[in-house]
Amino acid sequence: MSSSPSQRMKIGDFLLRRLKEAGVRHLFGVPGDYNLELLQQLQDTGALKWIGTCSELNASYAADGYARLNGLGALLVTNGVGALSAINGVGGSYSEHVPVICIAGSIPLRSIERGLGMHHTMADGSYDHFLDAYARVTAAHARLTPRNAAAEIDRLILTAWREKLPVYMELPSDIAYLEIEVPVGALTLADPPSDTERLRSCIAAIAGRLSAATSPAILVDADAGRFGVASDLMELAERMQAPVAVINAAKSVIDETFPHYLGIYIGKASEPHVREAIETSDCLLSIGYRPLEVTTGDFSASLPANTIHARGHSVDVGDNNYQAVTLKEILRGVIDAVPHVTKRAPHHVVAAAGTHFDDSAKLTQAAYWQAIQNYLRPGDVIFVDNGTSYALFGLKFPPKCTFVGSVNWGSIGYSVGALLGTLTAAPERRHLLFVGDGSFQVTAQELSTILRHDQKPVIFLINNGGYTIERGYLGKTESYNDIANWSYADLPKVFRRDTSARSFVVKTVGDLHNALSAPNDTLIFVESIMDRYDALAPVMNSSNKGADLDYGPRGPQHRANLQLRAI
Ligand SMILES: Cc1ncc(C[n+]2csc(CCOP(=O)(O)OP(=O)(O)O)c2C)c(N)n1
Ligand SMILES: [Mg+2]
Repeated sequence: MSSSPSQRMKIGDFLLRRLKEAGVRHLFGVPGDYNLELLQQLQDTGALKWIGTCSELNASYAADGYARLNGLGALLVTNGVGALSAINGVGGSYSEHVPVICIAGSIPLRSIERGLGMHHTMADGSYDHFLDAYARVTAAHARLTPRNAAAEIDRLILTAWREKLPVYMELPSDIAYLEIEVPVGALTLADPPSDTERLRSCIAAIAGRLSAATSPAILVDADAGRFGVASDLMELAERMQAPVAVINAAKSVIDETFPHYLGIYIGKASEPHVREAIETSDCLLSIGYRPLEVTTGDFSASLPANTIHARGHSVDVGDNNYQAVTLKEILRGVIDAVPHVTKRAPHHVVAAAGTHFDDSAKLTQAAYWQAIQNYLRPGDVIFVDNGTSYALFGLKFPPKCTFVGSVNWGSIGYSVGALLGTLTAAPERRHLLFVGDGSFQVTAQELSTILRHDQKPVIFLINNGGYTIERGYLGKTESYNDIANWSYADLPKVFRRDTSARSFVVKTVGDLHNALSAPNDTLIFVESIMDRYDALAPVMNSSNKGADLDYGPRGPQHRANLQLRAI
């Protein structure tokens, strides 16, 4: 350890202290005999607030949601059974670039050293299976010991924060109460400053290209939000009068009412003015661009060959690759170096006029999303799960809204667990969840935790009898895409007897308007019954194209009536 002042502290207490210093105020998870000792330290010190969840999967989603609003999130699970339950969510945090610290209370060191067979293991004499599994879905992992704990706790927390990726640590249950030497000073979350020469040359290269361009543009992926540079990008766009588009995974990262905001770029499926601005730009600056079939309109995206690719800690400009630079410092430097442009006018797009739907009409997806558009308010946290609710990407968000979704990882049910996390991180904001019946069934029980903590989200559930988005891939009428028809709107009552939640079962346009007029003073649950074959055309088109990619030309998707098609 360095010569900085140190003190003696119990390992568990130090871990909790470091989490708190890193801005984590809540810990999600499920107790187990291998982590109860740390939970007792949490109770005794009051360092963090415990939010027990119904499952570790939901805890991993909650920690992810929490981290998206808070900058860092954490969960506590027990050995093996808890850790493997959580691994889907932690894998998702990796795919989506979300910094989550997964702590597993694990087998006592005594048992590992003596080779004692223990429960929650494979009972094969090895204790490393779960560390090995997590090595594949995290940026760093470690089993703590009294010798390495002080250094490893700091390394793992800092790695998660710097890389915007999850980390995994095992805390053997017999060491949490042991005292070790730890630093007195607080943990500072910061990147090492950029290499001065690399920073200077990189800024000069980007600013030179941008200044010479006649049609510069910016393309933003989710990392712009994760690395906290959205306001810098808007400042740069403003200064250069350059249009900014986002990938669907980065919806709302750029304020959608910002005059230079163009819309979502998704290859050939983009609106024509968005596509043109991005594909014909003579200097496109992309931020954290990670093309996937679902973010590129099935690889129909075509960025200019000379696109500048900036990421959290490196940049590609032409043949040059710049390392040891941070995105924030790069953008600050570029903003100062580019001339202030006044001659390029922002792009104005006139919103399409709405259609009139009769109150007595049966609710359709078209009427639904139009009504939802008018329901959105500035500052909302807006969730979308997989499914026909992807129509939400077509809505225009008011200022200061935050979109939360799992576009890359796409694990159904993510949104319900993650909602608990965002509500915990920012209870003062209004949270709206758009979820399908199939996705909801995966993680529904976490609604009980949301009710238990008196949270007041609005949950919009589409009951269309199953997996409609999947019917667009394959199995339009097949029973494998059907699910049990729950009485969804009754669930608040089931999950909390004394609930004050307002529940609505909506069948017509008028029913929906009535539900939307309810005050947000308690949880609102809106179950909308819709046709199993109803979906907006962009959602169905994407499923239809996805099937061609997934199954190839000899796949079954072209057989008569096997695929729900866009109308
Ligand atoms: C964990 C997981 N399992 C399976 C899938 C495959 N999947 C993607 S969407 C979907 C159906 C979603 O149905 P629902 O939520 O009801 O939405 P709808 O399209 O009906 O509105 C399924 C099963 C997945 N994405 N994640
Ligand atoms: Mg459904």
